[in-house]
Amino acid sequence: MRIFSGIQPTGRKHLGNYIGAIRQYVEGQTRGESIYCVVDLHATTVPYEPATLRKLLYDTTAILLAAGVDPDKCILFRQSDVPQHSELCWLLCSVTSHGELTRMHQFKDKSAKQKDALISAGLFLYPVLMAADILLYKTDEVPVGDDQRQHVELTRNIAERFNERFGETLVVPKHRIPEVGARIMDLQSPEQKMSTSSTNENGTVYVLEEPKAILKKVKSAVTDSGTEIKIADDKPGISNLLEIMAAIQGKKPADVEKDFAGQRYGDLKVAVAEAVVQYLAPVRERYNELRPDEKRIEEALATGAAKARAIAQRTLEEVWDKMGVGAPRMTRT
Ligand code: AQP
Repeated sequence: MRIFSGIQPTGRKHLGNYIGAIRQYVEGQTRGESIYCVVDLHATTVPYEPATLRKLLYDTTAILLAAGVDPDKCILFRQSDVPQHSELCWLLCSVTSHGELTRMHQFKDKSAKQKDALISAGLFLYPVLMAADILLYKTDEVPVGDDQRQHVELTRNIAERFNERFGETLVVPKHRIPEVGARIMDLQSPEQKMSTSSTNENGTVYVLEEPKAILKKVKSAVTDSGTEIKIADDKPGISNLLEIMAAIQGKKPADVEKDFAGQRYGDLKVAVAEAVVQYLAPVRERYNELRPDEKRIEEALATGAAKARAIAQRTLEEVWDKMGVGAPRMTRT
């Protein structure tokens, strides 16, 4: 079984990324052949700072290593080191409709946020590049948070359409979205997901944040009217705190709700704040040990890229042959 997922080099990964995706990457290493990619090409689709992108990529890679992603147990690499991703993206554009891309929630949300900036064609094509990332590795399973559900669905449609049009070639992947913690919400606006691009810093807990800052943020999380600790649509703040606690403790949210029956909102906030601090502390400590050694990070990425290129090239050549592009196979060196 092959597992693939990509993560953006935004550097400051947050609790939602950690619970929704990163910890699934670690777990995936024991279940199948895991391939994880830090997607620097995706990062260029919104305004970004070229001078800091490489540094942020090292930060993100070091977070993955600190969390337990182990280059000896998986293939870990940087997207731009494997040019087959960009080429397959272009080829898959021929089986992707313009209409599908206009319906992607992420494109709608992110383009709406860039009122005065350029809305790049890259942002529009982002889901096709993501499909290429996944399909190049004949992936069976894609561990992601709930916000990526629609992109994985599109990837499936693209693979099916390619196979129908050109003959059975690509594996149609399934998403693996965790039952608990698939959508951690913003602590200040619990009707929105916790997000890197949130405008209010207090709503987002970062993996590398100091314990004092985490305690402050969680303790000042927005709660709801009433006093009962309960999972309910009209209690998004309390429901989110119960979900976070459940994800950390490996329980069902309903069981955490029972644990807190009769207690006050303040008690829940203190308990969740302390649990988050304890949960993230070992990752932060390990990150601090690993991050200074950029040479070692670069070596790990280069080793992963060599392995990834070999797999990716095989798929790309199959795609060329099916699509009738490039030189005939027997003439290739
Ligand atoms: N709030 C979340 N809850 C659970 N999972 C989440 N993910 C993102 N937000 C949540 C999952 O994290 C993985 C990596 O996401 P990414 O590479 O897209 O990282 P990002 O862009 O830095 O994270 P954001 O917060 O999604 O950024 P915005 O929204 O600002 O662009 C993915 O598997 C994702 O599902």
